[in-house]
Amino acid sequence: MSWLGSIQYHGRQWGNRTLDRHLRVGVTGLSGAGKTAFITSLVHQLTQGDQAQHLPFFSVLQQGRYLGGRLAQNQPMAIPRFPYEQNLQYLAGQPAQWPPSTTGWSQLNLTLRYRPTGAIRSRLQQHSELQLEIIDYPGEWLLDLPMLQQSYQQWSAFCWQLFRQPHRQTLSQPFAELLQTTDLNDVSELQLQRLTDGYRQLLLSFSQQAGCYLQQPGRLLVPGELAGAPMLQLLPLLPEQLEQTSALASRLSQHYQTYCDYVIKPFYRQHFSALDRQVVLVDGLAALNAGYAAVRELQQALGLIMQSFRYGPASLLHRLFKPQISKVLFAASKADHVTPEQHKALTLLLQQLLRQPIKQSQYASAKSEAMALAAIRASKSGFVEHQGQRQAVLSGRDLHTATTQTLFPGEVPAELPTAELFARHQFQFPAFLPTDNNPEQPLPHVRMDHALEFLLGDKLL
Ligand SMILES: Nc1nc2c(ncn2[C@@H]2O[C@H](COP(=O)(O)OP(=O)(O)O)[C@@H](O)[C@H]2O)c(=O)[nH]1
Ligand SMILES: [Mg+2]
Repeated sequence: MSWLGSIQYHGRQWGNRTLDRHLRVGVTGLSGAGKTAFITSLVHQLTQGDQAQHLPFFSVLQQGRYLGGRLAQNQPMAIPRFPYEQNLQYLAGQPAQWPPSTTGWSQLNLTLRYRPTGAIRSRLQQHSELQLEIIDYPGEWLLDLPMLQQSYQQWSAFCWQLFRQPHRQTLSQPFAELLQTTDLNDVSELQLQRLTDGYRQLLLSFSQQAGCYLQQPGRLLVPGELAGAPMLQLLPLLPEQLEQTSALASRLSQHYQTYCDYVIKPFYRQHFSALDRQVVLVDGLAALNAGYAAVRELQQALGLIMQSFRYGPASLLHRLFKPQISKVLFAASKADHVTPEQHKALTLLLQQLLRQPIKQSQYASAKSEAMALAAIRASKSGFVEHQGQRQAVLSGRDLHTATTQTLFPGEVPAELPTAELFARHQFQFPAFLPTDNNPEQPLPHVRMDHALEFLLGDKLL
């Protein structure tokens, strides 16, 4: 039954609500982690008609109290709109494609209608509404938070410590040489731009060739609306170049301060502190494919990202911005790239990447959970007989060749593999094209109902 149909069926009128609630849910993760797919699926699940069989753990549906959801009339005018309809077109295409990646911030508002559980409340009113605001923003921006506690000098020293690690060293050599031959008294526009371009190139090569995730400043790679802004002319000079004062060092130090005051702080003050709940998506399988250094980098980057959610009363974050996030969902995305019996190991690996069992975490202020999910399932799982043994397999269309493959993608290590293991073993988890979808049917998924229950269940009582 369509959403409109279900509303008419229940004989409700849009205008007679008495209780309005709001919830702002942020969805983040590093580029490629699966934010676009997650939000597209979440919106589709919430706005399709009768979904009870499709979302067994979403209690409001199971209890027959969910009356439907639709895109809200009041989409924000000044913030890019999350391109939901275009994304669905890609997924419904022949052949189906993944939506293109987007950069920056976007938002989509939904109105969810449900029948409340409380006897008194449900006698007083026929239905309630939840105004759900979903915000997509790059995880790269959260990597900037520690910069607020550093001076330009300290930040530069931190960067070069990182760049001298074995997996980055060779790539950073040309940029180090560029800096060594730079006139520290030249602060011309050409010079600043040349150095910034060099630094940006360096960050790109780190992420493309060395599996690096820990990149600052976040806006240099994902500038959003700030592309071309002078304060993004920001790069770490070599520590020895900062031992004495120079025109270039003081200009860069100014840009650093401006970046902290006009980019990082407003982001936390205006956007982050308005969030009620947060989803953090992590593509652990891609890191395993990329190797040991990538896994360590991902762990380090997540450590920085988690500082944004660990805000005891004494923390800088709390003092400056008073965040109010009450629930954080850490999700290992693209779980359909492995066979179902590996999902437990994938969740354990995620917890290791986050360096703690999530349940007993230090998030005094926020409840958190870790799970493995696929926003849009692109494979089918099954079994084959192999040498007399039952072997779990997946079949799906390979992302690169578009041919249908049936394979066992391998085991997910439940613990972070050591360097020795990586030396002996190459992980090769596959990537799939989406299956052909009928847009009238709910999108196939893995555990989106658990995610919905954790994020929204208690707000739909
Ligand atoms: N199989 C599968 N692939 C996914 C899923 N979510 C994302 N992907 C893949 O990951 C790519 C990046 O996802 P996207 O949502 O654009 O990431 P974003 O950069 O965080 O928004 C997609 O193009 C897909 O190839 C999923 O649930 N299942
Ligand atoms: Mg995206």
